[in-house]
Amino acid sequence: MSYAYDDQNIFAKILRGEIPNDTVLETEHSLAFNDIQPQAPVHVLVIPKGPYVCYDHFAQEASDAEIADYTRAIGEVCRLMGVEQGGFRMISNAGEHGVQEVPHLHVHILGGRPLGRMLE
Ligand code: IU
Repeated sequence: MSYAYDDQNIFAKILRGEIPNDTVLETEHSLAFNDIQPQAPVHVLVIPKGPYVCYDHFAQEASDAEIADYTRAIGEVCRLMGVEQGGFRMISNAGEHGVQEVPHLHVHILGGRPLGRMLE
């Protein structure tokens, strides 16, 4: 499947500097910032800078350099936020069934408290 990227989405505006964000980490190809409605003491969103709708789109079209940078940025955010010891959850919602609100790939990193079971 091919994906159409809407460059008016809120994360595209953040990446263009049109809307402020609370940055945790910026790398060559990735940006991490605190979620505006945190669901846990640590709730960071990590996004690639490139125009990818979801993980499948990213995996199909991103360069190896972008994929390596993004993967490493997610790990680095966990260490920066101090959740790598206690544990954390990574979630990336995609599409209608995944209840994706913002159509730019993002991984949620949640931690800082016991998160409970997500899947039964
Ligand atoms: P979702 O995975 O697309 O459902 O989550 C989108 C997240 O983006 C959600 O947790 C929002 O609180 C968050 N968010 C944000 O951090 N800043 C914004 O300006 C907007 C949404 I709009």
